[in-house]
Amino acid sequence: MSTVVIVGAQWGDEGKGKVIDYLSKQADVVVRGQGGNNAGHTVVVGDQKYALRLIPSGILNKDTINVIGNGVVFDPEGFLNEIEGLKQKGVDVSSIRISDRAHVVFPYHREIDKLAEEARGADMIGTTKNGIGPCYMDKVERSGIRICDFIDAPFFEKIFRSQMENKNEIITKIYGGEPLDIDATLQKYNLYAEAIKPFVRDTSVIVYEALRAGKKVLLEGAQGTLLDLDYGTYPYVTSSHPTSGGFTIGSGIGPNEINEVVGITKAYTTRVGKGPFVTELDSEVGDLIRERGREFGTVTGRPRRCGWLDTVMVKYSQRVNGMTCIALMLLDVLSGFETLKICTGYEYNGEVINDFPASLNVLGQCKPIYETLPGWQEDISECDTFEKLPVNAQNYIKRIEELVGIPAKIISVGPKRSQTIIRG
Ligand code: 2SA
Ligand code: MG
Repeated sequence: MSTVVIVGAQWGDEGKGKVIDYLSKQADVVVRGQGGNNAGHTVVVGDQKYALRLIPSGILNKDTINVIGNGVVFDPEGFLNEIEGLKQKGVDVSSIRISDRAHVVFPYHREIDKLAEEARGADMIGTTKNGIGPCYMDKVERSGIRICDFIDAPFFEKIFRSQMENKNEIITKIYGGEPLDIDATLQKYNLYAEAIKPFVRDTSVIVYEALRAGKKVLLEGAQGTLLDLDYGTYPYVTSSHPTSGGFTIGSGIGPNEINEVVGITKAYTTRVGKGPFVTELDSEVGDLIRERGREFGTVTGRPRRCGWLDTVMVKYSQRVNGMTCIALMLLDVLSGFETLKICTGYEYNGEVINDFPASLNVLGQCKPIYETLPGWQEDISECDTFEKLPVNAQNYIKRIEELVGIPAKIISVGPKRSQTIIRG
C-alpha cells in the first residue's frame, strides 16, 4: 500500500469503518476529503468503543497524522465535542490537522437544513440535518466562510455579522423560523475559533510532503458512490463527492498519486431514506437480511431498506471510481439461505440495461434480472482463509468478481477485526 482510497460502492453504511480501521494501522497519514459529521462509525479497540464522525480513523494509532482536508465541511461544535470525548478516554488528539481551506458549518446551516427538509414535505431528501447541504451551497455560491477566515477574529466578525443577517432573513422570511442570536453566536464561535487554531494548517502541503517522503497515505471516504452529487441517485444524494475523484480535490493531491481504490461493498444491498432501489426485497427475505445484518441506523435506529446484491450498481461504481478491488462485507449475513440472487442487469421497457441510468424515473421502472446461486448453510464466521469458506460461498464471491471485473481482496465474515479474510 502507498496511496489508497476507500470508497463506498453502494449507498453508504457498507462497513467502510472496519476496513478503514484495518488499513489505517499501516498508514502514516489518514485523510478525510469530503462530507462532514454526516459520516460516522464506531471503532472498537479492546472493550473501548470510539464513535468517530469528523475525525479520521487514524486517531487511535500512535504515530499517524490525521488530516481533515479542504473538501470537508467542518463543524467546530461537533469537532470540539468529539475531541473532548476522545480526550476523556485518554486519546492524544495532537495529531489532528485541519485544512485552512475547509468551509465552516455554522448553526444557521443546521437550522436551514432542518427547515428546508420540513418545507419539502413528502419530497424530503431525508438528510442528516447536520447542515451539510447548506454549507456546500454557500461554498459553491462563493459566500461561505473558510477556516483561514474563521480564525482571523477581526475579519471573521465583519463577514460573520453580515452572513448571519442574510441567513436570518432566509430563516424568518422564507421558512417562517426564529432568527438566531447574532451576538451570542459570534461570541461562542470566537471561542471555538481560538480552540481549533492550534490544529489549522495548509494540509495539502502535509499530504504532499508525506507522499514525497514515500509515506503511506489513506484517503478515507464517507457515504457512498450512489450518494455522490454527480453519480448518485440525484436528488437523493449528499452534497459532496464521495468518489475517488473527489479525493484529489478534497485533499489537494494529483490523481496520479493514487495507487489503489478499494470499493467497499456489502454482500447484499441496503439504503436509508427515499428513492428507487431496484433489488429491494419487501418480503420476509428482506426482513431476514435486516435482522441478521442488524441493518438499523446507528443514530436514529431507522430500519434500512434491504435487497439482493446489485452488480449493475457495483460495476458502475467500479467504473466511475476506477476501483481496483472490492472489500466484500457482511458475507456471514447470507449464511443459511437455500439460494441467493445476484442482479446482473435491469429490464426496462422490454430491453436490457447494463449501465446504471441517470434518470430516477427510468430507474424506478427497472426490474432486476437475477441469476440464482446455491447458498450455504455453514457458519462462516471463523473462516480465516478463502479456501476454508464453503464452496458455494467461494462461488458466490467468484461470480461477483467476474461480473464486476476486479478481485475481492478483502472479505469480512463478522464484525471483529479478526473476522477478516485478506487475499494476497
Ligand atoms: P446529508 O445530511 O445532506 O448528507 O444527507 C443527504 C443524503 O445522504 C444520506 N447520507 C447517508 N446515508 C448513509 N450513511 C451515511 N453516513 C454513514 C453513517 C457513514 C458512512 O453511518 O452515518 O456510510 O460513511 C450518510 N450520510 C448522508 C442521507 O440519508 C440523505 O439521503
Ligand atoms: Mg453508518
